Amino acid sequence: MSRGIAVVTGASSGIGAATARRLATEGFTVVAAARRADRLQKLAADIGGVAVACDITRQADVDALAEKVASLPGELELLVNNAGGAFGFDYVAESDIDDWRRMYEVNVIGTVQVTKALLPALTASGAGTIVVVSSTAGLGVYEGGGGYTAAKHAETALTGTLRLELCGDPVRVIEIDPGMVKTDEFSLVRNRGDAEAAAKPYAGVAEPLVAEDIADCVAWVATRPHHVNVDRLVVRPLAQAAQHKVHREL
Ligand code: 8X3
Repeated sequence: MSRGIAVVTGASSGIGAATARRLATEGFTVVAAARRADRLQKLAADIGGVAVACDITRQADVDALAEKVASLPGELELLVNNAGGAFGFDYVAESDIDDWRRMYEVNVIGTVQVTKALLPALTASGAGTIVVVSSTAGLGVYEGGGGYTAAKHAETALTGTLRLELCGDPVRVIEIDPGMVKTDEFSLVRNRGDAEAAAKPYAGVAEPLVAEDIADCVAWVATRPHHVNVDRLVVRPLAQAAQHKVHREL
């Protein structure tokens, strides 16, 4: 089935890359946006999509992304705000303020900037969808997660606010909150490149979610009939009953 244009941010790896690939198989023309152009080019070539190098925290980059989308044939039907990330595990008392700023910038400000820039085109399509990939960290808190959970709570708040504000417009707003997902980079980046520390959260967990599981959720919510708005999808692996309740086979 042929569909319109889908923009996926943070598409160079992990959930974003898996989502871009999956949406292409669903018939979307995928615009893959992220900072790392080399990875994007390969992905775009694989899926017949369009690569746009874009740091979503930079307004000029976001404006260029919107211009590129406007120049393509077809309607913008879907925006997947996936770019985000965590930096560090510091307790609040010892926290690095620059980490807090970076997390707020990429998870919150970046999401707002991209949404603002693409909302007119999504509305003009007459059947737009915005998916925000936030996190279960936006629904609860944990020790060492202050900066990340604060940013994800803010992302969740902006998503709910947007849904209220767009009520009556032809754009649905959907939040997906993944729990434990094992990807190549999320934990490694959070642990500043320390592979041993990065592996710890997944120790003994039989089957953490993988990027394709979340891509599957994005594809499902985005391909429901347009009058169906899945407000929020909370997705965890079977072994994780809650943020602190994880079954480990050690
Ligand atoms: C990632 C989920 O549990 O690491 O967004 O905060 S968690």
